[in-house]
Amino acid sequence: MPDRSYLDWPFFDDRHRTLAADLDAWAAAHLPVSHDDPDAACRGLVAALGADGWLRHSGADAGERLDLRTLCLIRETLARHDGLADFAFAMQGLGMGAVSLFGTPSQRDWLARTRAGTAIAGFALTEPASGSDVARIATTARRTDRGYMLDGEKTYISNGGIADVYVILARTGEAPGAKGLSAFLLPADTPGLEVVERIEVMAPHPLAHLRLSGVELPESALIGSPGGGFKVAMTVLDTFRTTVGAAALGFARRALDEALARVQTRRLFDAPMADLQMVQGHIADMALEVDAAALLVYRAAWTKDSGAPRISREAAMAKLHVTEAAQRVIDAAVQLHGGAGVRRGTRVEALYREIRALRIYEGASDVQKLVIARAVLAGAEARAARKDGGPA
Ligand code: COS
Repeated sequence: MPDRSYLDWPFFDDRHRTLAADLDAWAAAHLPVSHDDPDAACRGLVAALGADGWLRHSGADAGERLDLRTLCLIRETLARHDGLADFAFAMQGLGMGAVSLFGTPSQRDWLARTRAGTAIAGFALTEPASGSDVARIATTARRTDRGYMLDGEKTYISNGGIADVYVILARTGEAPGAKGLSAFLLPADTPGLEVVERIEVMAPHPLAHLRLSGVELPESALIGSPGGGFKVAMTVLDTFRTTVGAAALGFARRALDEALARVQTRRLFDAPMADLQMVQGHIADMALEVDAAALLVYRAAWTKDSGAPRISREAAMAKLHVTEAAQRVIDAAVQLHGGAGVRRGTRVEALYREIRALRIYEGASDVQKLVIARAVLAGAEARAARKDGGPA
């Protein structure tokens, strides 16, 4: 029986504990699904997660807050059972994150559909020439009599090709750089939007390169204010980066569980592997990484849920440390499995491929270091200013 003692930590309320147990039972009955056809798998997963109510948690009604601990527990649990199920859930949340946080009542009609599992969402931020440097987005949104006309390219867009709706960032030009971007709601069947390439990756999931040629959107497609798109994107990422840490935590827990089963059943040198001190060294390192990871993820989620206006530092720490730690834990699990660890189709082999992208997407580890350092330096500056008699 896997260790669930962390659910007793004070970060959680009883409703979180109940949800985690219920979802674990649901996942044990429904997962994993076949990954042979990732498009079909994701469509099926979105429909099933929607029908059974889990996707309701991927968004929030107007005036309601996204509960970050719930999002993290769901991603952690799904990731422990099936990476593609976590992906399907996560993209409904990230894709519609801007609408949850800033959407108008009519934009929320789409949110109702993605939360019911009857529509699939995508978040179109990255471009061929700007991944980490969001302020350099080159896709343009020109004002027209009827609204906006968008032209440009977006790449590595998750759910590209199967999404029904995207949130897209484009340059409206109110100011140079970060202050000249706006966010839009873009239905996938809008004329001029084209999927030009499906991208294959080492842990397959729907991913595509999109082109926008003269895409016309009404004024009502604008999310937030003109020029406010960068802050919309960063606020969404602050929330969902913590959940990337939670998914990595789920992968790491699964790797530890697989390793424990392996070392307790396989014999080596006339004894169970678990009796060997070098094996125990691995197990100790893995368990420590998992617990430290969980503390960082749920610290960030609890801080947000407790009303903190901004958790850039906590979210970046959770994403950076936990994705990197999960990679180490999974690598150790592969090592403890010997030849079976690299055999295609084993759970640890799949985890080894699945974890890698998490250290890159939604802000690479290197970008998280930048975010953490800026927040720490700004905090030190603010404390120094207060000492000098500045405002508290
Ligand atoms: N929440 C709210 N506002 C934020 C913010 C946040 N998390 N981060 C920055 N801002 C604000 C800043 O306060 C600043 O506004 P003011 O000038 O009014 O103070 C403005 O946005 C610009 O911020 P900054 O100067 O820090 O922007 P930079 O261009 O230097 O970029 C990084 C910041 C690199 C951190 C950002 O581009 C980033 O996160 N990149 C990674 C993107 C990513 O995750 N891509 C993966 C996409 S897969 S979905």
